[in-house]
Amino acid sequence: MATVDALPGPFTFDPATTALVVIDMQRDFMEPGGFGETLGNDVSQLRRVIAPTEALLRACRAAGLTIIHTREGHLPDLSDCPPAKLNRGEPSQRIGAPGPMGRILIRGEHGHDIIDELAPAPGELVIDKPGKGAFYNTTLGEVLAGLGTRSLIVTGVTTEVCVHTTVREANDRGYECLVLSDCVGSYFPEFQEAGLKMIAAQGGIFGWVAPSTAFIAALQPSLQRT
Ligand code: TIU
Repeated sequence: MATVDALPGPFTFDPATTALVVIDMQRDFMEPGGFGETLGNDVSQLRRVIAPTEALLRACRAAGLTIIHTREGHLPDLSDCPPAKLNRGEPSQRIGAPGPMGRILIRGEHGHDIIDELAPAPGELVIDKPGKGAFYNTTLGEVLAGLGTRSLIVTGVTTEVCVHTTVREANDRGYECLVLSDCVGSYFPEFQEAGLKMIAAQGGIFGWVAPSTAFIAALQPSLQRT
């Protein structure tokens, strides 16, 4: 077992039953011309997440941790996109509309894929999801059950949307979740701060929060064994 110095208290995990989940580090959220920008957001706010996540991925790969990436997006015919999600914003900029990185938030388009810096390595799982949560209408639950996973290390974007939704879904399903504060990002600094506080408040109502350096330090014995 390993222990991370976290909020609201120590987070204990077994690397053999722990998975890193990297949420939606896609061009559509991270780069100009994608879904995030069409919603009116300043995508440069998310850049600071990239370098610590690269370092985290290196450490997790070296330790042999299970690594899962997710991508939010929809089928080209939009049959998996409910009107409540589709009918938002300017029609010319909605999900499925053409953009500089291809059709916005559509599977298979350049904008839908993960940014080059954090591209999945061979053998890492990629879960495509139609919603904000990574469990809704995906195989993630079955995949984790098959692996015997009990703890999730959660990173990605955005803190108060897809990260929060996934952590809440995971917590209800019995997973212990550690969110790495410098590896999650929001377009809104005030939501970043509040979003992290909400996870660890009330004795860890949804999970634990720690910086990635604290998690990587806790992984060191696993790194030395490999
Ligand atoms: N809009 C926003 O902040 N986020 C999303 O729509 N999706 C994710 O968080 N991935």
